[in-house]
This record gives sequence, structure tokens and C-alpha cells, in this order.
Amino acid sequence: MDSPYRIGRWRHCLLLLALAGLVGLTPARAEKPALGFIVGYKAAVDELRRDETDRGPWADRREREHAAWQRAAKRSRERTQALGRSLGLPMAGVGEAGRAALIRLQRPMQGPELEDAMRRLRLHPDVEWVEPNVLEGRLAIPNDTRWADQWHLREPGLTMGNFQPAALNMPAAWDISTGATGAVRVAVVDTGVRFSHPDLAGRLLGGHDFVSELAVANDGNGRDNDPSDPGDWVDAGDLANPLFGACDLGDSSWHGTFIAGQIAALSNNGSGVAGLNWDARVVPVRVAGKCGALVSDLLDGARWAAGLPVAGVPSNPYPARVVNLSFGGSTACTAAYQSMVDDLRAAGALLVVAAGNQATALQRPADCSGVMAVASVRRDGAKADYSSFGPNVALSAPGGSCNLPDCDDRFTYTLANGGGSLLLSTDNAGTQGPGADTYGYKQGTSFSAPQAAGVASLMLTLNPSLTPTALIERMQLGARAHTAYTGVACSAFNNTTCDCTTSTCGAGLLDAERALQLATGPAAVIAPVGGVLPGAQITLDGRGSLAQVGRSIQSYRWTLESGPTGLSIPNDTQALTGLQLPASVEGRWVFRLTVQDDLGAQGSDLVLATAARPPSSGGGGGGGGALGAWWGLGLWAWVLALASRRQRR
Ligand SMILES: [Ca+2]
Ligand SMILES: [Ca+2]
Ligand SMILES: [Ca+2]
Repeated sequence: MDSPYRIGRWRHCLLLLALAGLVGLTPARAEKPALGFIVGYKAAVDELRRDETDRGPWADRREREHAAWQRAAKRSRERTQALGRSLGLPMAGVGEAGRAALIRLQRPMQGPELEDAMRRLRLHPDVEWVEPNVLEGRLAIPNDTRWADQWHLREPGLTMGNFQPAALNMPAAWDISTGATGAVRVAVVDTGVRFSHPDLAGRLLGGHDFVSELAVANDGNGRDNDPSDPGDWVDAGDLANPLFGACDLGDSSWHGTFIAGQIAALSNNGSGVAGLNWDARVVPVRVAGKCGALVSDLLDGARWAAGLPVAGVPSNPYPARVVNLSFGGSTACTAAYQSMVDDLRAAGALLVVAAGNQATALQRPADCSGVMAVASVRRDGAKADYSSFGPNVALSAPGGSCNLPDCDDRFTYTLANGGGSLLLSTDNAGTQGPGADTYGYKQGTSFSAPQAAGVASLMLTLNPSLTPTALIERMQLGARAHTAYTGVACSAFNNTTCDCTTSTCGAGLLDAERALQLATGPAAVIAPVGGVLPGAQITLDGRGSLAQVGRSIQSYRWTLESGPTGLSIPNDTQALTGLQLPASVEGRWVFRLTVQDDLGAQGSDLVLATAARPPSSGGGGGGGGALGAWWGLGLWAWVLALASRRQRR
């Protein structure tokens, strides 16, 4: 049975959490002052709504349209002037706001005076609607009341009182995109979700409950179509069940609800927390209950999340492009896991997994080839004490940390507390069954993986053609450099809090703004070459490359990145080409394909060809075909990781 990557110590903060919950009830800010009114007239009297229908030579037409708009505006202004005078408004002038009329005020209005003026405007028989003309702030700063506590989403500040060098840089990213309605679905393969949470209202889509074992399921049945989280507490009675022999006593985690909120909590709704993607939909796939998730349920649930068939379960009407899996075991990747990972990639779904909380080398699924494994860093960028690490980590993201016994300093970085700050998201107050929907603080690599999943969903909003490889590579290219505040580099001997490097914690710190900047442009997609015999003819096939929607790929270019000998690539500007490797030379050649779209944006990817002689002794088999398939898959992720690391230097 695999367990969730969460940390139990956050429970010490429950009292503070309850107090903090009360802070969330603070009344909303006073209404913004209005500098005027934007007025929409009823159609019968609205000059600005009438379209110029004149036809004629282009230059004349533009002139006539301009003149007609001027005439319409003049008539509209006269009407607006009369309207304002009739209501006794202190007008400074009139004009237009887009296709609506505008009343400018001599001084800003606010509160009851503003409301009274709007009411009187609305009552006028010519007026259909009216709105105050207020200053719009940067939309990118959400108005959620607990925003101030979400340090991990802010800009990577380095000043006292604003110190969070590991933060995700979301405000700048949200200036590029906050998401698009219904465009991207993220599956959360986890403990299910609390559908009743107000900050998840309208954000949850379909889902299924894959927990097959009654005692684990805790909802009275096996697999069913309701992925509600009934709680996953383990009490003394549960421990009598031999299946739970390796479990600890514990309260319910509400793990899936927390992660769903990280990715897609209702943002900018004046309440609770902000989610990473303001419009994404979460498909809750319940695989875990008491004591964790059975591997079989986990693998089935992950497959179904990406739209792959699972026997006995209706097909998923909402396949996800991004699948978050914050569960894992304590052994190395197995074939069962690897085949699930391969199937998800083939289905075009990015599988984002937690690095694990054992502070050791990666274990499954984080060590499987082709996953995006995310390690946890604390507020200052140091590896969180609990985070596992190693060469298969793609990058790192805030996962919270709490090195103090009582976690009483969550928001302020000091050298003494080492950046102790937990993550805030949607939660539930129930210790066993569900209680009140609330907000809570947690830490763990479980909660750094969803940061990457959420950013990936924003990238897909901008460019739906990005493949899992392209998403990982571009997030890695955009990552900020690791920090070095502890003075101790992470290693097998320094495995708790330590300074990350590109060989222990991935390409760097996830930066949402840079990832979104890199999301646009075409994606180079190359068919794997893999392992061949020396002197073999190999095919370089980039025909699967994808342009962003609305663009087209204009050019291809193949280059040799590295290899034991130089090679010239014939037809190096064709999507499909091939060449012969030198006879009797063993080694690895890495080729790069760079594609460019019609607007000049570029994307590139790498492919590996490994030439090796078959084993000289042994039985039958071991032919080039079998060798090719084996090496092709196994080394694919390795070469990508190697290449992106090289690019970071
Ligand atoms: Ca069930
Ligand atoms: Ca259920
Ligand atoms: Ca909210």
C-alpha cells in the first residue's frame, strides 16, 4: 500500500489554523471611489450602439464611419448632459467609455452617495444599466482574503518582511494568463475531495472512486462514481485490521481537497485562498482511503484520469491533460508503475508526482522514467528537511517547512526559524468524518507537485499543443537558480535541510512567469531512436512536431549535439531524415531538432541514438529490435534530464 506524501506535524497548528480561519471572516474592504459613471442606454435611444452600415471604397468608408461615430457621440453626449443635469449630478463633463456613455464627476463619489446616484441613474427611463467608473488594480493580485498568507504564490522577494526567494512568482504569471474557462482539466489522483467546500464551488468535474477495498474505502462500498472524501482517519479499531499493520494512528488528512484547492480554488472571489489556475477544472479521482492507496487502485485511477480505459468503470468523459499524483511507495519503480507512466505519456498527459518525504533517494513513482518529479523547498529555497531528492527530480517548488516544534512562525522568515512556513489551502475541520469546510496549513512534497501541475495547466491554456516533454522542458528552462543559504550541499550525508544543486533538486526553482513566457512557440517532437548496432542506418523523425494553435511550423533544423565522432546530417532542414552511424564505433550520439513557426518562435528537443554491439555470449535473442525498444524507453528521460541540466549551466 502506498502512502500520501504529507507530514503529520502540521496538526500542531490546528489551533492557530482555527484562529486564522476567523481572520478570514474580516469584512470586505470599503467600496472603491468612483470617478464617474458608465451608462448603457436602452437600445431605442442608444446612438452609440447603432452600426454604420455604409458601404463603399475603403478609404471613404473609414472616413464616413468616423464621421458617423462623431455624430452619434455628439447626440449621445447631449442626451447624457441632459441626464446628468436632470439628476443634479456634480458633472465635470461627458464622453464615451467604449460603446457606452460616460459621465465624469467633479469629485470622486463613494459609499451611500455613490449608491444613491447610481440608483437614480438606473431609474431613468432611458437607462438600461450603469456602473461606477473606478480604477482597476492589476487583476493579477487576487482579492482572496487569505492571499496575504499564501507567501508561496508571491513574487520571489528578497527583502526583510518580504523574504520568499523560492516563491512561484504568480502575480507576474497571472498578468500573462489566469487560465481560460473549461480549457484545461487537471486530475487529482488522491483521497477524493470535499465537494461542499465553497472555495471549490464549480471547480470540480466528474471523477470516480477507485478504492476497491471496503476497509480502506470507508464509504461503505467499493468502486463507485462518487469520489467524495469520507475521511481517512486511522483509529485503534482500524489497527486490528491486518491490512493496516504498517499504519500509524492519525486524523483524516483531507489531502485531495487541499491539493484541489492549490490548483484551482476559486481565485479573486473575495474569499479564502487563491488557486494557481483561476479557471481550471479539477477531475477528482479517488484512489486512497484509510492507510493509503492500493497500488492497483492507484494505477487504475491514474490511467482513467488520462482517459485510458479501465475495465468495469465507465470511460472518463473528462480526460485530463495534467495528472497530479502525490502518493508513492518505498520501493524502486516497478514495471507496473512504469507501464502506467508510459501509457499516460502516450495519451499526452503530463504526470506530475511528488518526490517523496523520506529524505532519501527517489522511490516510485518519482524514480520512474518520464514522470515530472517535484521536490520540496522551503521559503528560502533550501531543500525541505523531509524532501527526497536525486537526479530524476525535474525541478523544485515550495512545499512548506516547519522546523520549529510548534510551527508558530509560519509567515516571517528569520534565521532562527530557518524559513519555517507552511502552505495554506482548502481543508476540512473534521478529525474523522467530514466537519466544517475550512482552510489549513500543510507541508510535504505532496503539495509541491501541485504547484507544477497548476503552472502546467496555465501553460496549456496558452499553448494546447505542448506535449508532456515540452511542458517539463520549458518549466525547467524557465526555472530560477537554486539558492544557497544553508552552506551545506545536499548529499547522501546531508539529506535533511541543505542547499539544492541541479543534480539533487532538478533544474532549479519553479518560476511561473518564466514558464508561461516559454509556453508559447512550437514544440519539437522527435520519434525515439534508441539502441542500434554500430554502423546502423538511423531515422531522425520530427514529423510529430506541433505548432501552437493558429500558427504553423515553417522550418526544421537538425544538428549534432554530442557524440563520439562527428557526423554530417543529410537533408538537415527536413522534418524526416536519416544517416548511417560509423561502423564499429560504440557510443551515444545526441541530435537536436529546432523548429520555427511562422512568427519566428522556436522550440527544440533532443533524441538519443546509442550504438552498441550485442552481448558476445549468451543464448538467443538480444537482437537489435529488442535492444532498441529497451534502450529507447529507458534512456529517453535520462537524456532529457541530462540535456536540460546542461542548458542550465
Ligand atoms: Ca466507494
Ligand atoms: Ca465513494
Ligand atoms: Ca478564493
